[in-house]
Parts: sequence; C-alpha cells; structure tokens
Amino acid sequence: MADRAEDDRFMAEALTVAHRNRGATGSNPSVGCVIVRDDGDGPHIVGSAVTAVGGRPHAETQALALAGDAARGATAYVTLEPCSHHGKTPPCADALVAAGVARVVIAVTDPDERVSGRGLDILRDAGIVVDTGVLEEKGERELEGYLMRKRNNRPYVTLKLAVSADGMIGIKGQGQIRITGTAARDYVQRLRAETDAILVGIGTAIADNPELTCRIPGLEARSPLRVVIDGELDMPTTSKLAQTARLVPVIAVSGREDGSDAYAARRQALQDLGVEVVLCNPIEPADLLGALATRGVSSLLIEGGARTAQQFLNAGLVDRILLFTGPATLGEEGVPSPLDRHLIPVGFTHRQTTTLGDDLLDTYEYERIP
Ligand code: AOF
Ligand code: ZN
Repeated sequence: MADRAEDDRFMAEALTVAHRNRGATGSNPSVGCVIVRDDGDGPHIVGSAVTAVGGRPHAETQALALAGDAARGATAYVTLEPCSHHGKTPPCADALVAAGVARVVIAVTDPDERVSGRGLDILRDAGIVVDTGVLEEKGERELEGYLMRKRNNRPYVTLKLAVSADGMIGIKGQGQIRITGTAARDYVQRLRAETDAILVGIGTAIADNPELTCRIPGLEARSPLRVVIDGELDMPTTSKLAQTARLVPVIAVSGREDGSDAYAARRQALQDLGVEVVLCNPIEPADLLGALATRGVSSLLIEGGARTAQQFLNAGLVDRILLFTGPATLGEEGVPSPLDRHLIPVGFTHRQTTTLGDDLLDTYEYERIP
C-alpha cells in the first residue's frame, strides 16, 4: 500500500533536486528523480538526480545509474512524466522498465505532444504501478516555465520592481539609485541564475547601464539571455551590455529598419560586438514572447523600467510580480512606479511578504481562469 505521507516526502525531495538546475537546462525542463527502496528497514534513497545542465541526460537515467541493481523493485519519484520518445536520448520510461522499478510516482504529466500519456502507458504496460498527481501543485510551480511554453507558446513572465517607500523606482538622470539592500540584490542575482532570459527597455539600458548577469561566485555561467527592447537601436556600443555580448548573449529587439545610413551603421556596430538584432514591427509584447518561446525561452524576468513594465501589464502578460520595497524616500524628483504595495493591478493576488534586510519583498500572482 502506498503511504501518502511518504510519497509526499520523497516527491518534495525530488522537487528540491529539480530546482538545482532550474534555468540551466536550455529548452528542456529541469526534472528531479529520486529512487527509493525499502527492504523492511524503512525507505531510503538509492539514487537521485536532476536533468543535466544543457538538458541532457535526463534525470531518470542518471538516477538509475547511481542506484544500479538497487533500482530493482524500488519506487521512482519523478517530478515530470518520464519521456516516451526517442529524442536526443532514448526514452526514460524504457529505462525505468529495464531497471525493474516496481512503482513510479509522478507529480505532473507532460504536455509535450511526443510524450503526453505515452510515458505512463509504457510503464503500466510493463506492469509497473503508476501514481500521478502527487504534490501536483508544487510540481506545476517548479515546472511553470516549461508548462507555460508548451501550453501557451510563451515564457512564464515575472516582473521585478524595486520601489522606494514613496513608490518611486529611481530619480531621473541619476542612473542606478540604491533602493534595496544587499539581501534583496543577492535574491535578484539568484533569480537571474534560475531564469532563462531577462528583459529591459532601452531607457533603463541607457540610464542604468546595467550588466544583467548573475555574479554569484560559481554561478556566472548561469547568467540569462539578455534582451533589450530597443526600437531605434540606441544601445550605446560602450554600454556594459554591448561590451559583454560575446560572453553572455544580448538580443536587441528593434522595429523594422528605417533605411537610413545612421540606423544601418548603429546596427553594424552592435552586431560587430556580438549583439544579435531581431526585427519586430510593431514591438508587441505578445509577439516578442512568442519569438522568445520559439527559441526555447521558458522563463522571462522583466527588470525595468516603468514603461516596459506597464506595457506587459497592459497586455495581460505578467504572471508574477516581485515587488521589493526599500525604506528610503526619494521625493518629488522620483520616477513613479507603475505599481506599489498600495496599488496592485487588478487580477493579482497577494501570495506572501518576506523581509530581506531592511526591505520587503511582496509576491503577487495573476489568477487565471482555467
Ligand atoms: C524526462 N526526464 O529529465 C526531462 C524530460 O530534446 P530531448 O530529446 O531531450 O527531449 C525533450 C523533452 O523531454 C521535453 O520536451 C520533455 O518532454 C522531456 N524532458 N523528460 O523523462 C527529464 N528533462
Ligand atoms: Zn527522458
């Protein structure tokens, strides 16, 4: 008999394992697999793995390799339905069957049209006991980017805003203003590492000259793809973004070429530095998200500024808001934020408040009607 509490406990462990490579598995979801056996002395983990950086090998084959013979008769906890397709690797469902696993517990079934339900069939046809929907809601959260891209052909969009106590995001003409403290900035750095792509408008790219990379020691390689909405291609060639484009990719999304020599020259100069120029006219949030999804981007973090945030909010294309509120007051010189703790757009539900040093982090999620 399956023990509900035990299933929840090991699926929670599989979800923790899955989280390790979030944002680092390309277009593949980061899946966790934990193999557990019980020889009468209580359950213990004999193999545990996450989808490899880059997306392959998948989680199950690695966990099975670690378990070896101990996988025979064991239970495998997997956060996503094991694959059934011959893609770049053979099907994980076949590998679970070959290893003699007795039971497979799954959080979320796979919407990938090559898999969807067939992974379950392979397992059941081989006589394996299959239980789905264990910690499904948590699983859906962990896989939110992948699921959004598969179901809606767009990335899951998180809007991050840092506002002063009086609801300002900065001071005009003063570049990057310190609104939040180190704990909040560390949090954002970590978030960047877990996200596929990051987006800012050209106003922010010029005013703040941000690098938008992850600078946590050891996680530099997890910096996201950097995307700038840059209608006229005004990104300075001297900006940190342009200067580091060969190290961490940068896309400038521009309106259609205006035919002028000056535009062509700006474009060439950026391309010479390694910036990829993507034409999109008009630059509509929905089209932009579709183009990013086609490139395999499953999660997008919007980091500014006010205009870009407003554009995506107006289009109904923000799924989560992370609102950092610092203690300082910026006063009349400030640039007002499109939202603050007292003014949250309709449709968003407050999820939690966390204290980070002297700052508050409020999380809101858009409630979609299924
Ligand atoms: C699994 N375990 O760890 C992951 C899975 O391009 P491929 O051949 O690697 O296939 C990508 C698909 O594999 C992806 O869309 C999803 O259905 C599945 N991902 N499956 O069994 C894993 N990451
Ligand atoms: Zn697989």
